[in-house]
Amino acid sequence: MIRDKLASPTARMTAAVAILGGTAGNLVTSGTAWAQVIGAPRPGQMGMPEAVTDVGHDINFFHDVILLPIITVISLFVLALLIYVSTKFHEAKNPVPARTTHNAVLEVAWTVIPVIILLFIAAFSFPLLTKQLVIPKADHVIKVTGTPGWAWQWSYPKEENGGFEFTSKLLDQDKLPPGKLRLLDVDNEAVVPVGKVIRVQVTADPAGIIHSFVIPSFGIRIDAVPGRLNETWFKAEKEGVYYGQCSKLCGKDHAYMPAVVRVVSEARYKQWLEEAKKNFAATHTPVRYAEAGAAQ
Ligand SMILES: [Cu+2]
Repeated sequence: MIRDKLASPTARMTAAVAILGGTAGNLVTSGTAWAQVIGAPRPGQMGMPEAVTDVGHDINFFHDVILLPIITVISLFVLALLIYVSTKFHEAKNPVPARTTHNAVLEVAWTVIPVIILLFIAAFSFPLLTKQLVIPKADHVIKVTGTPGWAWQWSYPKEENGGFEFTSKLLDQDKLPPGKLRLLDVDNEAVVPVGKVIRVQVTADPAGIIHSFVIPSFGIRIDAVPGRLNETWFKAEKEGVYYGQCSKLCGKDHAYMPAVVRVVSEARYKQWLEEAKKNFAATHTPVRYAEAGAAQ
């Protein structure tokens, strides 16, 4: 797989040279050759995917440094208690049980300690939630629509020098080109510039069902609901290809509707826009975009 091929620094350097040597003309069709695959799962991977946004880093910190140690300690503590009571108070060892029913100190402790733990978690959780929900001033806006045909439709508004939309469908798994990822690569990838705030408007076709738009490396997980416009944002700090999968049990092809975002330099983004405008002109239908802040 391309991920494995790019694992060594030398391979990455070679890939980088190949990317720099690429021409604008084959931007749309050259596949994974012009950006490194970062946001894809690796064989045998443990833990969270590599984060490339501020929110993504915070999520990984929250999971790895705050939640995982707490839940590990609690699980081990409960396990130790279970082993302790099941051995010490086993019927054979403790034929005459004590008749104690209350212990004020213990009862206060098992109420107050969990409250303190929850407050500690909240101290990290609420700022993160705020960061996810308060969208900074956007450089670009794109709209993603979950379609009834189990695919994502990407719309680039006219105001953004776009004015086109396209549907992103999973590649035919029986004729998967070499280097393409099984169940992840699509025919038309979304392309965005690196280091820019992208406001993502997420919804689902009124004739369809609820999906969930997810790109783990961006720290994005948001429902795509018919008749409702949800908004989220990301600012990718690294060029590369990032994958996500629908995260709502939406129906028979739930597992076959990946979302793929390619993060490129501003110059390449502009080139891609020109290519895409021509390529997707035939399928263009006017798209309406909500005013910023009017999503609720
Ligand atoms: Cu779905």
